[in-house]
Amino acid sequence: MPGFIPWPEPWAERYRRAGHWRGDTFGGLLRALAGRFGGRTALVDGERRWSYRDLDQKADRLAAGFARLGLGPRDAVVVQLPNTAEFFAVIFALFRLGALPVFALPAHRSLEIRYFCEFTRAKAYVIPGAATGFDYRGLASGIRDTVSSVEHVIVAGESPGASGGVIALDDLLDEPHDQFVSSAGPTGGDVAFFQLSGGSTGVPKLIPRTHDDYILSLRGSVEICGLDDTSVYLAVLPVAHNFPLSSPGTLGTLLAGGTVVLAPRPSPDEAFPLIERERVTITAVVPPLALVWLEAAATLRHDLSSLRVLQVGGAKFGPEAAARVKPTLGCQLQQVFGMAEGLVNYTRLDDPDDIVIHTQGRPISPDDEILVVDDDDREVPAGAVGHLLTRGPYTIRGYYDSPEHNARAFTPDGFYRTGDLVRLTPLGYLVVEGRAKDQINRGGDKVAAEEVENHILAHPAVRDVAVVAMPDAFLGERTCAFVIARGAAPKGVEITRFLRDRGLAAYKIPDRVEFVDAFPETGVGKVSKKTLRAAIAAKSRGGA
Ligand code: J2J
Repeated sequence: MPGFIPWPEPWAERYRRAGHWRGDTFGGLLRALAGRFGGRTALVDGERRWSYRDLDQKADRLAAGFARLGLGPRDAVVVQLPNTAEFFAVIFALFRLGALPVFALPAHRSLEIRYFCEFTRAKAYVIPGAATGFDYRGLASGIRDTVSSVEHVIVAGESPGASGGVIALDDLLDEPHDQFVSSAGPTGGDVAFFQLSGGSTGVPKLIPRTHDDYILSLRGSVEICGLDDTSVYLAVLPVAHNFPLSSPGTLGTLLAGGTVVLAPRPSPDEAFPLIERERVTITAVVPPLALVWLEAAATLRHDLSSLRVLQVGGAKFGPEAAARVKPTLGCQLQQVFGMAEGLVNYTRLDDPDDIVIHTQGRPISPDDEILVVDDDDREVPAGAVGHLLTRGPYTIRGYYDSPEHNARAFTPDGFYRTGDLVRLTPLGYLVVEGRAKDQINRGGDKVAAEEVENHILAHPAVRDVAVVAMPDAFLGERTCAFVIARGAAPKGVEITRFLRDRGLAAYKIPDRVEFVDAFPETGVGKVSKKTLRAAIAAKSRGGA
């Protein structure tokens, strides 16, 4: 596939020989699961319960429906669905067809969606129906009118009728269809979908993941997290994100024959009753949500005794909060340090508390290669802090169709530069100590500084801008934009409103805008973001 950088053949051969890559595909896997676990519950969405057989049949019908629309192998389809059962019917149908879902988040708005559609030349865009609190229909009609590749908008969850180019998912599901077999169905080495990078560049990067590599990471995760057909996973984070999708997440749970329970919202008053009702055994949250849950567990009287594992990841979970998980929730904490590009680290369920509380885990696979290096790519002494580089059987060798960026983001011998600063403990566990990439980690939501800067620069009253992280007790970090105005400074809200009106996702909009006359500079005359970060940290400590 043009734009996809495969593993060099000697490596691919090695990963196949080691049994990491087995040639399975997601479509075939679901068929096998339906054979094995047929009537057992795969998905719980509100009062709806779909068995493995139901999911398999819906995937067949939808694949046939998508094929009737003219979708086929390697066609990109932007999927923007919340935590609903339809998400799974849609993605498995696309997998079966060999079409490529692009995993947009519900929070994305027109700027992001337009970019994904244009960059992948997506043929279709799948949106939720009403009752989400946001007008996705409006967003979609704007996209269809302006992005010529997008032939179909498909709405999941309501029946608007096939009018104006908008198609109801239910209509596609209506026609019974025996096992769908694509004539040019995908193989294990093919790209299965695009994940999105948290990114540090002007535009988001797309991450092509293959059936082989992703299924390997799922199998490894299932084993490490002890999932089996009695496991019940509660999906509270947005299901399209790599963490709840694959670590081991919803797909790992299905692979193990367990049950996935979909939470529409992550707040304790929605999630705790689901844990109690469905006897949930494992779930995954980001650090700020873990804090909210710890707080709520003290007051809300729900029976959480079924919960065996609380996974926390996406951003650094401090040791003080980490130490409270077991005493407060009565379950094991598992720290997860992963990335949509590949590498995922877990603390193990039988690790001593000290490791679970103070480290971010170790890699899934013995063939995950880890290097900790200095600014010149030389390995640092054992235990010292440095840049984390990684290469392995489920870590990409390049972003989709981004040769220039790839030259910077990967070493010549194929290691991915994660942009994270880490140290390795003597037992091989990673501790995340900071970040070298120009990104703000807003409680697990990743904000690329350059992307936001580019949009702010489009404001006529702005001469220059630098976006940096400021410390925040709850989210870990929030976003501050330092702006040099052209003449009289506008109000900060004018900048944020401008970004919202342009169609930037809300989580990327700066929490604070500071006007300055000039930027501090480094010795070589570059804007010193370090000085700006220190300045806003000092100012917010002072309560200004
Ligand atoms: C510190 N930083 C962390 C952690 C991720 C599992 C879990 C998380 C993600 C994810 C994922 C961190 N402590 N425990 O895909 O499968 C920061 C790092 C990393 C970046 C990746 C998964 N866990 N991070 O968060 O692609 O900076 O994936 O490089 O969204 O999040 O972000 P993302």
